[in-house]
Amino acid sequence: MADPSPIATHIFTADPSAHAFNGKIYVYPSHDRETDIQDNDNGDQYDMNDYHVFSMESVGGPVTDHGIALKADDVPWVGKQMWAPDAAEKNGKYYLYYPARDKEGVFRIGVAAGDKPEGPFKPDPEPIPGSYSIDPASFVDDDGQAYLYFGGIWGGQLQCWRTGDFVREAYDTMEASGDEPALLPRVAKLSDDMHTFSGDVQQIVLHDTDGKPIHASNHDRRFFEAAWMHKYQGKYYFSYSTGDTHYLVYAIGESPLGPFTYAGRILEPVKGWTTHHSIVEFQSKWYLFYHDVSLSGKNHLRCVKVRELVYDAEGKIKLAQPQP
Ligand code: FUB
Repeated sequence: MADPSPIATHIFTADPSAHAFNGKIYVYPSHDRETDIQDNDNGDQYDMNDYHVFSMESVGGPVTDHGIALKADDVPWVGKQMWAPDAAEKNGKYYLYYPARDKEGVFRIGVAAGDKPEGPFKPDPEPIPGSYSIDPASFVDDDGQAYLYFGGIWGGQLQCWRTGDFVREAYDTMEASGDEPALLPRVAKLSDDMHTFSGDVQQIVLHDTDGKPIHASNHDRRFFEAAWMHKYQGKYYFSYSTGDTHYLVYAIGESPLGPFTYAGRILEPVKGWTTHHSIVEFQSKWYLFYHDVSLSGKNHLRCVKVRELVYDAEGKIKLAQPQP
């Protein structure tokens, strides 16, 4: 199978969150940049400080870079590392959700609002109260209720929140171990105005195919980071990265809050350490946006690509052949 070309080559892009807004696909990626920081498990080499928004009228057609939609200097609470963002639309307004370390080095999630999908976005002066860790992914259900999924272990600091409070020393444990249940991603309902959580942050239960919690030692299946939610034929598909085993996998449930049962792999490991994705329906086809490092050969300089997905009769996800 031919390797797809990056959707953009003039800047490095990663962690693509794609949505269909107003008859186009809009992509909200991280904007990778060069650094002297060496690769480490903390992810210090991912030292981004702004976001660009991209759009396209067709998959495989021309891609527009709408320029800088938000930058670190615009947000009083941000210290560094603007990581994987997402966006949502509600009542004609657009909301950009983004994680960054605050001035104390703790990852929080911010929200910025705008009138157009491409921004510009005006950031709230403080992070969303009660938010923590990384990789926010928004989902607006058919009834209008919006949700924010988030979390990531290791450099994403989720292990520091096991007690409910931030424990910096817990960073070194990295994650749960052995037959313990793996650390779980988080979800919160968003308020009607999309700026705050309207309920408690909940853990998302991920069952293995035997109905038991996925064990921490099962690195091929346990949650690491890069949550995404989409709905297909009335079922909720929660997908994520397994991190150090480099798979994109998914689990299916009956409610946006879970529980979800492991259903399989979406993508095998790509070139580069991280893998991160989104799934979007556009013009009656389904697409997987993801990244690899084929443009640079460096883990921290990634490029976004797209492949078509199909579902089998049981609702299982497969990569389509041939690719766009
Ligand atoms: O881009 C920085 C981090 O790398 C993201 O937040 C993770 O999902 C991984 O892709």
